Amino acid sequence: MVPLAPNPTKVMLYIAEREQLGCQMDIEQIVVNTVKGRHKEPEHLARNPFGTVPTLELDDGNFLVESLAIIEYLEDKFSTATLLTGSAEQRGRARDVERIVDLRLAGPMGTYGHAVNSPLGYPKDDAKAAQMKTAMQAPLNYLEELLADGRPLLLGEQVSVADCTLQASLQFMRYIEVDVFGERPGLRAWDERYRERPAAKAVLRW
Ligand SMILES: N[C@@H](CCC(=O)N[C@@H](CS)C(=O)NCC(=O)O)C(=O)O
Repeated sequence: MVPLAPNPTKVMLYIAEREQLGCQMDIEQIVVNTVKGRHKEPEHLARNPFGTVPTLELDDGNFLVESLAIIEYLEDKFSTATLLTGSAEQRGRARDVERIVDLRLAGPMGTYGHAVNSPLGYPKDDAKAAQMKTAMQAPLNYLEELLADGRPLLLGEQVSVADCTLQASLQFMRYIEVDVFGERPGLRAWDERYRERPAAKAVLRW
């Protein structure tokens, strides 16, 4: 795990949300400092050959190296107070929105952040920033539309993995002081509301 990196933060928020609902998973968290390059050292590569975070060690000694697979595993492994609930349609929607956030928004947002103000010192890239800004508009509009009916969270009343995925990326943008919401009051209100949640207060540092 790493405090700022979006994919580990998504899993940490997910675990904190489950704990708030009363599911104690007792998962030991170990920091692998990506700024110091620890994720590319033999100790971490033995866990995850791709040298990425997060990584979860299973009881059988194997490792999961994809954040969503980790979350889905924890949904299966600890079956009380899960986040993926409701009818097949509701679960399908929850999965759909999470994928939209992760694939259509979080990816371009991370690239945009590094193009305008990289905390890793990457050079500014105006052309890439413009391209990523354009790419972010459709998913941002989609989320603003979702929230237009006054729902408190992305899927309604109950917190979802999509909330965790979105907030994890936004923490990175706050850290580098880049605003992506523009004129979207629904998303801005969702952001403030989500950050008041106990799970958010326990995990987010920026
Ligand atoms: N698809 C993977 C992506 C993992 C990933 O790229 N994590 C980033 C941190 S958010 C990382 O480890 N970056 C370092 C690198 O790729 O060298 C997931 O969802 O877990």
